[in-house]
Amino acid sequence: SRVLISANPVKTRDIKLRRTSKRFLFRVSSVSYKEFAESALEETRKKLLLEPSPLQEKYSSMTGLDGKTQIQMLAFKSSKIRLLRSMAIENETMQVFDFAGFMEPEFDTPIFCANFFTSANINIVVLDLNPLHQLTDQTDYQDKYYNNIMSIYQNYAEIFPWGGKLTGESIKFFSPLVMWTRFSSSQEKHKALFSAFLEYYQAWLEMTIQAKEEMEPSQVRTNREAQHKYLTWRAQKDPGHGLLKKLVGEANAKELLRDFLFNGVNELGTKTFTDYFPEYKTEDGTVSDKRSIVGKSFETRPWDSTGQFIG
Ligand code: BLA
Repeated sequence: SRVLISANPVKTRDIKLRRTSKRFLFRVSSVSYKEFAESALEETRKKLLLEPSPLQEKYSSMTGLDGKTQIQMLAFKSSKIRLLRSMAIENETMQVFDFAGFMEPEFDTPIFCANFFTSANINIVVLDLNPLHQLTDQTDYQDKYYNNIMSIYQNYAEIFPWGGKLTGESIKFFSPLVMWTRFSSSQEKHKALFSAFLEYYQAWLEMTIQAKEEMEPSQVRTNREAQHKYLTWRAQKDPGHGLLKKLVGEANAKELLRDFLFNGVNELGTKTFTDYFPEYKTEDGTVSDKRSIVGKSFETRPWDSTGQFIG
């Protein structure tokens, strides 16, 4: 199903930057990620009933320590979706978007994941339906959710090529559908990113609507633990942490990460980060500060066009 949306969240504007005595004028294609979020929510409301999440009362907007950075937060739930939340960050020099959807543990459908970072000239993009279960030990999971929608990625393979080496650990959180890319800003690219975002989101929404509730308690437990492991990873090691800390300070960043962005990390399970990822355990038992143990890898896309892992 193709997505036709008339809204245009992509604009060209001039930005002025002053460094000491010099003035720089940039003409940039800027993008409004708040409008990405609005469009996704509009699509959602056409198909299911969204209720405000209890998190919305606590988190709506924030201003950064610089007094200029605006952070907008939205949070919803529905009968099957435990949490659908968005964070959009904007200041004069950058736009950041983190949009995710997490299911109730009765459902094994993937996690929606859009993470876009835009600064004056660079964009860092991850767009995926992150698998709840490891594709290597559940081959039918790939069959169930990905094999029939691989064409979605194919439509964007040319305009958004593989972004190069990344933290090796991240690959196991990605699906063969993942769009991992970096590009310099242009209207064309930002428009394509908007349509990719909505197309991936529509695919996720469709899965969500079709999802069958798991009745087997042991399977529900497995789903819950898999989601908890995912949240535990991201609440601890997500690449955005450094920037978030700079923008709002360490204590606020930590709260945002554990209570808003990766909500559930305190509620869905009791295992700790090093229970799931023992390779990060230091001699005194604490979690290593390193972002990665294995280092950067995967120079090229590790899946072929059919979604087969080729390493
Ligand atoms: C960079 N963000 C990255 C990179 C990836 C991701 C793969 C490249 C660096 C690396 O290889 O680690 C994104 N990685 C992900 C995602 C998952 C993952 C989505 O494992 C999911 C499992 N990005 C954000 C937010 C901010 C942000 C909210 O999503 C800021 C608040 C910033 N991401 C950001 C910045 C970089 C980056 C500044 C470049 C700096 C760096 O590479 O450390």
